[in-house]
Amino acid sequence: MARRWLRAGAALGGGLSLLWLPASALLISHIEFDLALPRGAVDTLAFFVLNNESDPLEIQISLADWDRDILGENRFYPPGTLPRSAAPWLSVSPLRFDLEPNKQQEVRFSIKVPSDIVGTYWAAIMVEAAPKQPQPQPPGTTVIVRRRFAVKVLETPPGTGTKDGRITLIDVRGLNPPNYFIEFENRGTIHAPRVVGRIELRDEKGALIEKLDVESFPVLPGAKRLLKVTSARKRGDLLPPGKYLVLAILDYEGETLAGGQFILRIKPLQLVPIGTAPAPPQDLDGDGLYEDITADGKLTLDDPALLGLNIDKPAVQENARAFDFDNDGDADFDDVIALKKMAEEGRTGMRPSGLATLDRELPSHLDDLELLAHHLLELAPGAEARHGLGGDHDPLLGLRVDAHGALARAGLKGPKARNSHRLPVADRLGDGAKHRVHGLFGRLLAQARLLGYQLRQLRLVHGRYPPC
Ligand SMILES: [Ca+2]
Ligand SMILES: [Ca+2]
Ligand SMILES: [Ca+2]
Repeated sequence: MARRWLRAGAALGGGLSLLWLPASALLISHIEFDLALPRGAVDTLAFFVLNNESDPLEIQISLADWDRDILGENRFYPPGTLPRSAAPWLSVSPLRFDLEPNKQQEVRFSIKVPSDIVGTYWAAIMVEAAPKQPQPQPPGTTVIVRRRFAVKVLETPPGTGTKDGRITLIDVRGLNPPNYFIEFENRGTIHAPRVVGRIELRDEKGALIEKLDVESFPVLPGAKRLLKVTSARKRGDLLPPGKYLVLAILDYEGETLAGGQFILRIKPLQLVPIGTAPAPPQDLDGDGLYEDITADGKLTLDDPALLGLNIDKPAVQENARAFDFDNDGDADFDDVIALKKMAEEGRTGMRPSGLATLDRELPSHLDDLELLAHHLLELAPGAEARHGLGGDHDPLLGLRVDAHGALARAGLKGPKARNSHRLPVADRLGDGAKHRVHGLFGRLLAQARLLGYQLRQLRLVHGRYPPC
């Protein structure tokens, strides 16, 4: 019997804090049922729970709703609370049982698919295990280790629902090496279990600098996912100041591909003395990070102190990449702390991390150029031939057309360019609270609301072009 036993915790990601001893495990035969039953169908399915521990376990089974937050972590809710909950259609048996070591128990569930649903509905069967006898603990403490695992059930009646996906944000935060941030939204009614794709960085002439694969990730209907993909470039291998195009293409197994592009500008540094320093800060080891704030030729605790005093000053903020020691795209007190740590550890560039100032301003003529570029792109497939022309007139135009050519060479038809997609600011305002994002991602999203105009959406369709 070719049943696959999967370690249950592995399917959960970081959604739950799981406490278990490394040497012991509860094993579950299926962690996900991705069903395609016809509307109105009734079916019964089963999975097995195996006690791989040395003590008896008490197992409780329950239903829950779940989704994923914007970082892909699982969240669980009472059953029947999400709009697309399948929990009301599920019944599970048994709901409680004891499991001796090395014994297994079949858990059966029936699903009754309503006759009028469209698209994917989902729920989870929660398997919760606790020691049958609480473990002896030191006096005064009682610790009951409970472990909860989710068996996900998704149901999509064949022939119903729509697949639609968009890239709703592209950004670069940190440049040494570059960190690319891509946000994808599933705007369809069918879940996208395997979204894959790639990110390209191209220079002003359209030449490919870097291509990165985006590893497969799932997105539920109506959900967004924010990805961070870090460049393979080595620290200290800096991108020279200039204009760059970041192109992201995601395949969500729909009729179209989701595409987006982002123009990255890296301004030259214009370093001036910081605070009381007699000279501009120095990069002691040539990695693009200017750790010697006091310009005395060495890294000491005076350097983070002076940086901290002047962190908000133009001398720092207008050259943020020189002081972005934590490579998150800004110069702030986190960088002061990082520099202090470097000084304490007596190192200059163990984490070389020069970060270009991201120039957020678009030249006023850019919109016109983009419209022209879109027009050119719609002249597929001969648009590549215009590359020379476009490149002669404006690098951005060249980039766009070259990107088109690259797509064609990659066997992708397109791009069927849409008009500039301006993210409505009001539309996005609730996201931070809704997704409870923190730290870098939260700041990124906050900024993205102001930067949405920089993202241009491309609608790309699968297809084949003759080789270029
Ligand atoms: Ca340095
Ligand atoms: Ca110094
Ligand atoms: Ca920083």
